[in-house]
Amino acid sequence: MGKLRLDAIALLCPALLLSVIGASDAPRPRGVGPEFAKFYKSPDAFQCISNPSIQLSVSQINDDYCDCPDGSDEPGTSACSYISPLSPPAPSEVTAGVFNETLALPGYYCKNKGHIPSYIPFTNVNDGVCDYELCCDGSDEWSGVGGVKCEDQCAKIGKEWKKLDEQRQKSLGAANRKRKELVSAAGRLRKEVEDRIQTLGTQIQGAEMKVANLEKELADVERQERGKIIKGPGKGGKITVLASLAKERISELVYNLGKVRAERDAARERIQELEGILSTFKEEYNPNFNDEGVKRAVKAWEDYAAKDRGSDADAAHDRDLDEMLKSDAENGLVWEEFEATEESDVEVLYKFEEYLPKPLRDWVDQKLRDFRIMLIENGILADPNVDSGESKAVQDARQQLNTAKKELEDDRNELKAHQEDLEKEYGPDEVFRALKGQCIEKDSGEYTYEFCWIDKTTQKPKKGGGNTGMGNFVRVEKIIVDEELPPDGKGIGSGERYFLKYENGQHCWNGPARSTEVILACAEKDEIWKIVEQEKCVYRMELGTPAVCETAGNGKAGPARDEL
Ligand code: MAN
Repeated sequence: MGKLRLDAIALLCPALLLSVIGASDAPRPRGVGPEFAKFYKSPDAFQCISNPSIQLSVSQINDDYCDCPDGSDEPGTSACSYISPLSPPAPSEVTAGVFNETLALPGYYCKNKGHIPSYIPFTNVNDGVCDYELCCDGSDEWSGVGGVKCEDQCAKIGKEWKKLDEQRQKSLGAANRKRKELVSAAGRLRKEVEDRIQTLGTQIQGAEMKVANLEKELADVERQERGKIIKGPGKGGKITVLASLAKERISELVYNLGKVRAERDAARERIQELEGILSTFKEEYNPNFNDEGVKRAVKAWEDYAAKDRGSDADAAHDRDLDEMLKSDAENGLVWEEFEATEESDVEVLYKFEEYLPKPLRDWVDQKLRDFRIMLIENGILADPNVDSGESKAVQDARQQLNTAKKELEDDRNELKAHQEDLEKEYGPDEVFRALKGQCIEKDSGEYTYEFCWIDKTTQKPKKGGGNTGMGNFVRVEKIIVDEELPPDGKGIGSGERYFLKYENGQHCWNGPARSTEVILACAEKDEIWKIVEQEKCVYRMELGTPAVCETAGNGKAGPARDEL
């Protein structure tokens, strides 16, 4: 049982055929559709439709003998069914000269009263099979070949079809409403992007001015600081440097003083011990031994012992030393105050300004600074900042500038991303914008496949293990497809369809980088219908979505393929 494309289209476009029914009420030869009735009106003669020069008698119509090269004399038999159908012959057929003519009629016309009229291929006429799918009135088997009798089933089939069609229309209506919602959501999202672009434009202008001001400010601060700060190895001005050197020196001295004092005390103890030994010696020696050496030693000891040691002075000195060895804080020395000071040496040097009235003092001070800077800039004075770190003021100014520059750069990057986004393809009415990032999944074989709108496709092994990227979204395209719809309607069917291209997925061992083509057809809800790996690592998904309903060639006449 074959299927003629035109009939299928006619089935989907009942309005087209219904409009021509009744265009001519004159009895028509068997198998002639109302739109061709005009060719069969003459009671005297018949001219082949595509070859009017060939004139036949009326009795030659439907005499089961093919007279016209276009088969138009046999609208109700299969006599001319060997002629290629209305669609153009294949190039190979033309070359072989097999079919140099095509049929003038789309097929045998079944009136299908109570249902929808349609055409059936001439090969199906009187072939002994009831082709109820296209010819529910059974009129295609009018000759009863082989005893076949096809009852008219149009009432029953038409009723079922009507019921189904109502459901289909309902589903299509729901799908179309969903699409409208998606389109308005997409419009809102676009508007948000446009608004953000506008805000960023103003923000960037402000940020540019801020950066320009801060650049100027930094240059001013740098200029001021050049004449102001004389740097040492540490941070700050001369006083600070001096303070840090003094702190270091004093701590060294205090340490060494403590050390010397301890050595002195140790030496004192040794002397006392020696003195004790010598006193005992003097007391206990025998003067009756006339030893000259001993006598001289005793005499020397007596002279030594008679000398004044000044012990009170030593005690006072020790008290002084105790004071000196106290910590800096105990001595009231707070180095931090000096270390944090950034004092201008100009101010230090020109203290005389303090005697002048303030305005004059400021003026003189400024002139002196400028003069000094001029001398530095002209190489007359050495630049005190060379080979030294930056002052806190310069660091602060630079940091502020850098922060402002970073903000400006961030704003510019965001603006660029949004501008690129507006240029990006989001399909008919930009509807895919509303779906961007949303994902759906389907199990197939050993994997679960994930599709994410305008993002990526992924293959997830059910038994665990890492996911495999099957491609990242690159563009929207259109494609002509021609596939028979499965009974549940969940298929891409025939006609022009949108498809999304996902490329540069994970590299395939011994193959290309994985890629996916996602072909879209109208359905009431988003659903992956089918996944095939067409060739190694090249995948194809068929997907139903309301997003493409009512779009050119894909929904105007087509049903929403869901719950049908
Ligand atoms: C994995 C899957 C398959 C693919 C092979 C190629 O098993 O991504 O789809 O065919 O790798 O090696």
